[in-house]
Amino acid sequence: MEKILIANRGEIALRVMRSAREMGIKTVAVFSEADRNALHVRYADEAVCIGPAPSAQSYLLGEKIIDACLKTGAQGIHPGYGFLSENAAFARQVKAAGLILIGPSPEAMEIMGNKLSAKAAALTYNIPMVPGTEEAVTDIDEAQNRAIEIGFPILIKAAAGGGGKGMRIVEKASDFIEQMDLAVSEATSAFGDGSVFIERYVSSPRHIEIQVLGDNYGNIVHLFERDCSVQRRHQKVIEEAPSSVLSEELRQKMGESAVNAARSCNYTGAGTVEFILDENLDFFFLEMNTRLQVEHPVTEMITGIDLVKEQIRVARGEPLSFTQSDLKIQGHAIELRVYAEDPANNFLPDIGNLQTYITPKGPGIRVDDGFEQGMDIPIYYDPMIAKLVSYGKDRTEAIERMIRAIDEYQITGIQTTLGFGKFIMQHEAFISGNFDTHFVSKYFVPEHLLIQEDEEEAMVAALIGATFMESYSNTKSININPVHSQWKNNRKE
Ligand code: MV4
Repeated sequence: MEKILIANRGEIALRVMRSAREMGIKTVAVFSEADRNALHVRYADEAVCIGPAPSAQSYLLGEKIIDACLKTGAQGIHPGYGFLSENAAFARQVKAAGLILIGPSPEAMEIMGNKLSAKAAALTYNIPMVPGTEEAVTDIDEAQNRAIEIGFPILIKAAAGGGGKGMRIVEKASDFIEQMDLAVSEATSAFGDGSVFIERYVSSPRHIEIQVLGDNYGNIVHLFERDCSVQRRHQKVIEEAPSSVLSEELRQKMGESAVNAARSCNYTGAGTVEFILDENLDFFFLEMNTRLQVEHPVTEMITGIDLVKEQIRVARGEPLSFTQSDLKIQGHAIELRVYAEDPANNFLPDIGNLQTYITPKGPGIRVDDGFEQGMDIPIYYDPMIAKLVSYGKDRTEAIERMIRAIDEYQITGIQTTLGFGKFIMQHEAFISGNFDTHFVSKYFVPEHLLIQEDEEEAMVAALIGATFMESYSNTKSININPVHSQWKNNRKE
């Protein structure tokens, strides 16, 4: 492959192009009319407009993307995450056009694209599962009996769902039938597939996922875990590697299960196996994501492996250049997703113009972003502005660097989740590692951000006050507002 097309936008398109460029591979960007001036378009060697702003008319149109490949002579397609990245039908079309998809086979995507077939595949390797039904629920009375056997609360899940979509907790037997009916109709309208199944509800889990990498010669390795327990309504906020709760023994067990899950569908390329971990440190397979994940940088930081390069090498038919025993965890990495959202206003998307945009720099900081000062954040796509990643010799240093980087980050014109990230980094539960997937709902109220701001402003005011006092000691009113609001601007207006 001498030229690849990146079927994505924003930070991930840029990130993929950077690795391709290091490998001497030419890059082709595709873009919608809203992204004409985007950084990924400027960075690429060539760029092709594929349609109007809405993704259904551009980034989701497989045919246009394949046409752009044929027109530019790109031999491979990197789909990034989201959009067409887990679309088995697209993967087949790419193959049929004589092109290479930088990702797993359509068959692997299909198996793992459905939670029930994923569980069935994983079961062949005795991977731990939450007790539940192995098939779609068809007979409601039978299902209710099964639920009583399992014990309440139980969780109803849509087989075609993912990322928490189509899930329902049922607290007691008397609610079961009503909740089932709702779940089936929800799944039907959301996914065009009403199949649902049930599982025991693990009430306070950690979300642990394992990065895997497979080649075309049956070699599969894992690159340890990422702890993604800090999330809000199934949107991840913080991801870190390694997890502060895994022993070396548990890490090895989960890694082995993840490799087996990958093996169960002959997985090739980069993938992620999702588990939940309960308070007894028992782990259970949930699903497998057949793409490069948003949070892959934390794994890159602790392993020194460039996952995108490995994806490209595997797609070129090369064997993995390392074995499991070559891999070691070195240090600690944390990622904060910086969203254009207003944490003080129920995380409402806050799109607009990036009037100030200055990223943090220095030791142990990586910023994966796709914007520049002065750019507008389009309303059409995901509101993530950047991934702020800190790396340190240990978790404490990674946290300290993250806080320092959040303080350096200057964004005005829109509200962001930077202050929210700082709140998490400074929270006792996060620092001690004693948290679960309910961290945000348990501890966060918007007032925390106001307090955080007030404290900082008070500190600045005190400092400036002291300086001003010396030279203006006879002046009655001192207007420190310009400096005051400058500080405020450093986080969110
Ligand atoms: C669960 C669970 C508890 N018990 N399954 C959410 C996303 C999807 N991948 C599966 N999810 C869950 N499945 C059982 N049997 C709790 C969750 C869950 C969750 C998992 C990972 C990260 C965040 C989460 C937030 C709420 C619920």
